[in-house]
Order: sequence, then structure tokens, then C-alpha cells
Amino acid sequence: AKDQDWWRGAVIYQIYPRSFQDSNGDGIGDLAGIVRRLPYVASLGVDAVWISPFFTSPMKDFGYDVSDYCDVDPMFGALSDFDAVIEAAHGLGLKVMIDLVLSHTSDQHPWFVESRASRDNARANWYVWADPKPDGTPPNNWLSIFGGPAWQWDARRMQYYLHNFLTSQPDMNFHEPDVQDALLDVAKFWLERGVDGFRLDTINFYVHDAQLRDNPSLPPELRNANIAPEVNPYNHQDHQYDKNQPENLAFLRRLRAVMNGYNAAAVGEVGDAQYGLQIMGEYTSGDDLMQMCYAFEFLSPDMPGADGVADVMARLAEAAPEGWPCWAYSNHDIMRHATRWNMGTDALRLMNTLMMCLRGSACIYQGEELGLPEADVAFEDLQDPYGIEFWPEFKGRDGCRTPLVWEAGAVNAGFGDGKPWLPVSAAQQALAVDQQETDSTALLHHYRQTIALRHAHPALAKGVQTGMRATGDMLSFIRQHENEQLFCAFNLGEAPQEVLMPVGDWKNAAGSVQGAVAPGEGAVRLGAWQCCIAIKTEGE
Ligand code: TEU
Ligand code: CA
Repeated sequence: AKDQDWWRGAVIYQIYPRSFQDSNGDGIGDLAGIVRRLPYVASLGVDAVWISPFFTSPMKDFGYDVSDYCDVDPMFGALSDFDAVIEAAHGLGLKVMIDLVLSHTSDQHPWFVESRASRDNARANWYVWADPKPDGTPPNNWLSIFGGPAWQWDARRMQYYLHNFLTSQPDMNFHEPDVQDALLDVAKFWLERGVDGFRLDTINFYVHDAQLRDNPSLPPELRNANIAPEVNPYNHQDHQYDKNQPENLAFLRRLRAVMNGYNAAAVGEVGDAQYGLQIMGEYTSGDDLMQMCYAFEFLSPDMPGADGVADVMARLAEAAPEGWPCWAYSNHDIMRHATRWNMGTDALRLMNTLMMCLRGSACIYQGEELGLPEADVAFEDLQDPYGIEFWPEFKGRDGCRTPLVWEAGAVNAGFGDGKPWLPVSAAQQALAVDQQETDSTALLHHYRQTIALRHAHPALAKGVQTGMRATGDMLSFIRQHENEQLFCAFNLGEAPQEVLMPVGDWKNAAGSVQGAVAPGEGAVRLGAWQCCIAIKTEGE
């Protein structure tokens, strides 16, 4: 197919459906709301949307606990509404990627209801069941990310079942061939319905060690970006056996084989602070595996400086030279980066330009293009079980999940008429879409420009990346594709700095994008948070 490589270098806009647009006044965003706002998404110039789960679910983890993979939760609409999303998106030139959560189901899924009914039913081995130790304790030391042991006692089977997340998210047993077949059928169902790809939740958790060996402990310096090891002991373990098993690859190959023929692409979420880039290398090198893995490197607690970015790129080049990352600064699981990195608008602009110039695909989380700060959510309003468990050390994920602000001054900022499931942030109102549309200096327009810049230059979207240098706060590198070369330099700091231009006849490529410094030969001076993107075309 002609655009088989559409995912390479693509810009993907993440929609969290509960909080995007409510169309019927029940306070919860829905698929009809997405249809209504898709023209806005298309106006950003992005290539695709990734829609977080909208499947039937008891919503214990807000859709990441699925009880029917092949239907839409009534809260979000019906299958016909999803068809309308596909039709509208395709009409606007947008690909649609849906979020498949295959590693675990809800405990309300009929498969689990059957599995837990006895030790000898047809689906008895569809989940990870294990006998207790002689003293009654769990079979090993595995822990849940959301707190406590990864094992939940079941009084009927008199066994434990595995859950990497909530107790209501039992882990599927990928060692069971029928489980793999059933999940591949789910992928096929949605491909037949017209989706263009998948964001695959927790792709590295699919297979567990069949021998259930204990995880070793982790050296204390290797911390999780989101939550300190002191607060959650999960981050004290080296997760050698509960995830990242080599058998994952065999399942991913089967999944890819199903996707072939549909021109579909997948971005696999690999949550692993320690081995993330290695796994990306394993999972995305070769035409029979995943196209992309979602990178956690820039979801860091602190803003990566020039050194930090260069270091990530060096490690990536080492661990995954053929691999393809999908970068993100924000998502529905982590404090919005405007707040997490305590940035002003100039810094937000520069970091966005940087991502649009880096080798890889890119995810933009709804509201990031507005520069939204994290919302303050009071304990009484918290919805996220992860936040409720670890409050106040870790405030959970609600602060990045509040309703998107569309029209300042409108009821609930234009999200919908009913009381929203999380309060609309007062601090975000002034940054609403309608305010920024009429202000040509607003961040929203900058996002449009950088996305357009990336699309105008195949070197940025899919070129090779060389000459990575970090000197003080200055980061520079070259992207190249066919006869086009771009020199990209970023001042990731307040103090003006100079960067040496490589020899050649460079022209300013960035147009009205910030830091429109006209480069000549020699050095270019960049002010605080400025960049220079220069182009050279061979044979002209
Ligand atoms: O997240 C996987 C993951 O690694 C997260 O647990 C992350 O570390 C955590 O949310 C802390 O910020 C995916 C989904 O993105 C998340 O929303 C789900 O809760 C989770 O899987 C379980 O399905
Ligand atoms: Ca609704």
C-alpha cells in the first residue's frame, strides 16, 4: 500500500474520551463528543488519534479494565457511534488507533467469571492461578503497581490469581494458546471495523514466567518516574520474571501477522524504567513485530536538559538502532509536563519544536497543545484508585484527566452541561481553545506550525539522525533524508548561547517558528529557549 509507512514519524493526538467532550450532559465525555471535536483535532495537522479505552467496562480503572472487548460502553455510546468516529476521522484524513488492553481483563469479564468458578472449567487456565505456599501466603514476591502483592486470594478456587494492576484486573495467561487466539480475534474484530492501528497497553506484561520465580531486588538508584520507591515498594524490585519474558515476541509476531493486510500500525506501551529502550529494540526491529514502542524517557520527573536528551538518543542508538520510538511528554497517567517541569510558555514551545525534530513518532496528549497546567484536584473529588491509595505522597492521575477546556466562560468551559466527573480546572480556563484561537501568539498556533514543519520535511519525519551534540544547554543534531539535510539547534536554557553551524549553504527552514535566526556560515547565537532549524538541499 502506498502509505504503508504512515506511522513513521507520525504525530498522534491522544484523546482520553471521558474528558474530551460530553455530548449528552451526563458529565462524561463520549464518542459523539469526539466526532463533534474531530475537526479541531484535524486542524492541528496531526496524522492520527489514539483513543483511550471506550470498551464495556465497570470503570474501576476508567476503561483499562475491559469486560467486553468487542463492544462500546453505554457511557460512551454504541458501536454505531464508533463507526461514526471512524468515518469522520477518515473523512478528515486522520488515522484511528484504539487502545487495546490485552494483558488483563476486568474481573467482570465473562472469561474471568467462568475461570474463577472452578479449577476444571473450559477457561480454568485463561488467567494466572497458583496455589498458596504451605503457610498460605502468595506463591511468590511479585507486587502490584497499584500497591500490595500482585496476588489476590480466591476463596472458591482456594488459589491466588495474578494482577499486575488492581485486584479487579486479573492477568490473562498468555501461555494458554486459546487465550492468544481469543485476543487476536479481538484485534481482527476492530481491524475489520476500520481501525488503522493500536496503542497496546502494557505490551511487556503479556507473558509471565511460567515457573513463577521471585523477582530480585533493585538497586535504589533506579527509580520510577512517577512514584518514589519509598511510597510504593513495587519500584524496589527488578521485574525480571513478572514481565519482559522472551515469549512475548512470539505473541507479538502473531499479532503483527493479523495486522498485515490492513495497513495497520501499533505502538506498544513498554513501561520499564530500567530496560525500556532495550525492549523497544527487541519489539520494533524487523517487519514482523511492532512498528513503534511508546517511550517513557521523556515522562521524566525533571525536564531533560541538552545532556539528558543527547543521552537518551545515545542509549537509543545503542539499544535499538533499528527500533522506532514514539515520544511523549504527557499522557493520562502522569502530571502534565507544563507543571511537572515547571515551564513557562517559551520552554513549552521549545520542547514541542524539539520533539517535532527528533527521530521517532510523537504523541500529544489532549490539552498539551494549550499548555495546560496540572489541575488541582481535592482529595474529596479524587476518582483514581491509584491516587486514593497513595495520597498524599502521590496524588494520582486525576490532575491530568480533568475535562478539556474549550470555551472560557461557557458552562464547564464547553465540555458539557452536566456536572463533570472531575471538576473543570479554574486555572485552565484562560487557556481554553477559543481564547488561543484568536491570539496568534498562543501556544496552540505554535503546535500547528511545528507539526506543519515536520510534515513539510521528510528528513524530520523519517530521516537519519546524526551529529548529536550537547554543550551546556545547547543541543544540536542533523536530520537527513535523500537530498535534504536539516541542522537543528536548541537552547534549552535561559542564557544566550552560540552554536557552530556545520559548513554549507544553510537557509532558515523554520519560517515563522520561534528562533527564526537567519543562519550564515559560522556561529549562530540563540537567546533563551530559542532554536534554529536550517536546511540544505544537495544538488540544487
Ligand atoms: O499503564 C501502564 C503503566 O505502566 C502505568 O501503570 C503507569 O506506570 C502508572 O499509570 C503510573 O503513572 C497503562 C495505562 O496507561 C494505565 O492508565 C492503566 O491504569 C494501566 O496500564 C493498567 O491497564
Ligand atoms: Ca456523555
